[in-house]
Amino acid sequence: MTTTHDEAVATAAASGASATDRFRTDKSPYEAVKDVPKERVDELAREVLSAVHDTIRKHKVTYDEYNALKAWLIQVGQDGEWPLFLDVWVEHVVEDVATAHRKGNKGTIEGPYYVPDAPDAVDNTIPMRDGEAGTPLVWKGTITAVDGTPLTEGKVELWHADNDGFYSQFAPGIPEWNLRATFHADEQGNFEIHTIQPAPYQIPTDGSCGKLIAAAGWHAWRPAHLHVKVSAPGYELLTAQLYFPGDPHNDDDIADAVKPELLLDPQPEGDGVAIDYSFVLDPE
Ligand code: MBD
Ligand code: FE
Repeated sequence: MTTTHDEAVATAAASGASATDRFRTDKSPYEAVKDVPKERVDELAREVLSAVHDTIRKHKVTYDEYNALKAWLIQVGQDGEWPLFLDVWVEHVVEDVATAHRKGNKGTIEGPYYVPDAPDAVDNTIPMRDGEAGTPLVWKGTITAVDGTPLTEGKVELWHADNDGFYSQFAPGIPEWNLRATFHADEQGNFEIHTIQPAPYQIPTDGSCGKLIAAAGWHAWRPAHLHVKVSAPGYELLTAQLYFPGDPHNDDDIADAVKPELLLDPQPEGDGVAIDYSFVLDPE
């Protein structure tokens, strides 16, 4: 079995379409704005539009620029890249505001590639292909409440990219649940996870988000990261990502989702690395 696959078929349009379908399936209630009070919609829409108007006046935006924007916005939808665009350039501020009250673990953005209900890990090991490329990683930690109580019913849902930067269910040719699993805490609140260390990751560059990046002279990199959702009955769901020290993109993540509290401290162990990182959850 091969561990790399044809990058030519992993198109932005295909992963964008998958991410858009995923959002519609999991978060469809949010597609209706009818339950948001009209005063709130009025205030927010007015302020956002007014910020756009101010920018146009300040920079004397031309008709050519206006039409370029219009063409680009149309293309973002056609590429299915609204989930990618919003999660890369907007979600980090929503996350900051939503979790500012927490006393437990810092979190960060979910991003576009979470899939709910990943099967339980077997032998504390995430599903991998034969010979899955990447440094073996063993992660031990505990889930506790802010008052120190071990959360024995806690679980960690883990998902991450493979060594080529591709996520299962969003790029072709990867087994459905590859590098996605749910891990359960034991009677002491401890968990153990066996996986591989992911590589630095470039968001798709061949679609509209890539066009914006190229046109503005930015880069498309995110630092290598492990995505988690940590939960326990009666506690606030924690969505986070963990990062590796020394990654060249920890300081200039395109998605602005790195926080110092989310940096791991991997230690060499055997042919791989060992990680000790625990989670503290806030009561609901
Ligand atoms: C990712 O893997 C990711 O985590 C985010 C936030 C955006 C795009 C791709
Ligand atoms: Fe990611």
